[in-house]
Amino acid sequence: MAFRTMIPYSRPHLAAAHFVTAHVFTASNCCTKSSPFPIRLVQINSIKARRYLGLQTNTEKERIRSLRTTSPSSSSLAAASVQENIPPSLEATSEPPPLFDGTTRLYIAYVCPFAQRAWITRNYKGLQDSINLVAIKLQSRPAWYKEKVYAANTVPSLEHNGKIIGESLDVIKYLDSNFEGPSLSPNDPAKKEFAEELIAYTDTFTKTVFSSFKGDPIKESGPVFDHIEETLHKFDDGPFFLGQFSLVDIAYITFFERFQIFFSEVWKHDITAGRPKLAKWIEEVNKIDAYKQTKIDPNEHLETFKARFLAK
Ligand SMILES: N[C@@H](CCC(=O)N[C@@H](CS)C(=O)NCC(=O)O)C(=O)O
Repeated sequence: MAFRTMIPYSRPHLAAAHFVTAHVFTASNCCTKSSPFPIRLVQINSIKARRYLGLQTNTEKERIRSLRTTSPSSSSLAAASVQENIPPSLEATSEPPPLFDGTTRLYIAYVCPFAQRAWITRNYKGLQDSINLVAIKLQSRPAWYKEKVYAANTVPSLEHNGKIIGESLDVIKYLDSNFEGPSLSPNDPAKKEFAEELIAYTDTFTKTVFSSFKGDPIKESGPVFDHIEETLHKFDDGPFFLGQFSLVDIAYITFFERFQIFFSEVWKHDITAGRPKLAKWIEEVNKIDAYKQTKIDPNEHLETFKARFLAK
C-alpha cells in the first residue's frame, strides 16, 4: 500500500498518522508468525489521525455499536476500505477492452457526476476486484464506445453478463440488487417508499439548480436546498437521508460536491449556511472511503462548471 498524498508535516495529526502508518506497514511486512508484534500493539488515539487513516474514532465506534444493536444489517458497516490504482482515461485512439468476454466493466468518466454515482456504489459494496473500471475521456470518446458498448454514448454504463445497463440511477439499483456487499437499500417499507421518492426527486433538484445559474442562483435554488434540509430531518437514526447510508445519499452527493464549490467560489455563498442538517450530511458522507476515493480536484469541477455555465 502506497500513500498517494504528500503529507504536510506542519499538520501534526497527519504527521502522527503518517508516522504510525509507516511503522505499522513496515512492521507488518517484516512480521513473522512467531513475532506478530506490531499491528495489535499500535494504539492511535488522536481523532484526526484515526480519521486520516480511515479508522473509527471512539465516538464513531460507539455510534456503530449502537447501530449494530438497533440494526444488525446496518449499511453503515461499510465494506473494508480498498485503495486502488485508478486507470487512465481511454480516448479516441485507444483500443477497446476485450468486450463481452465475461468481464464485468463499469464505464465512467472521472469528471461525471452521474458516473460517479455508480463508481461510489461499486466501491461501497467492495466490488473493486469483480467490476473493472473503464474510464473514458468525454471530449475525445472512442467511437467503439457508442458502436459496440452503449448506443446512448453516455456514462455510466455497466457491462454485465453479456448485456449493458445504462442510466446512473438504474445502474446503482442494479449493482445493489445483483452483487454482493453491504446493502444500500432499506428493508423498512416506509423508508423504501421514501427512498424511491427521493431518488425520483434528484432530477427536479439538479435541473432547478442548473437552471438557476442563468438567473439569480441563490434565490432560485434556495427552495430546493431548503427542501433537502427538511428531508434530512425525517429520520433521526443517523445523519443520512434514510438514517443509514444508502443509494439516496449516493444519488445526491456527487451533485452537492460540485454545487458547493461552484456557489462558494462564484457567488461567495455557502449552501449549508442556515441548513445544519445539510452541513452535517456533507461532513458525514465525506468520511466514507467509497466516496472519498472518487473525488477529484475541486478546481477541475470549478473550471468545468465555469466553462459550461458562465462562458459568454
Ligand atoms: N441520465 C444519464 C445522464 C448521463 C450523462 O449525461 N452523462 C454525461 C457525462 S456527465 C455524458 O455521458 N455525456 C455525453 C453525451 O451526452 O454525449 C444518467 O443518469 O446516466
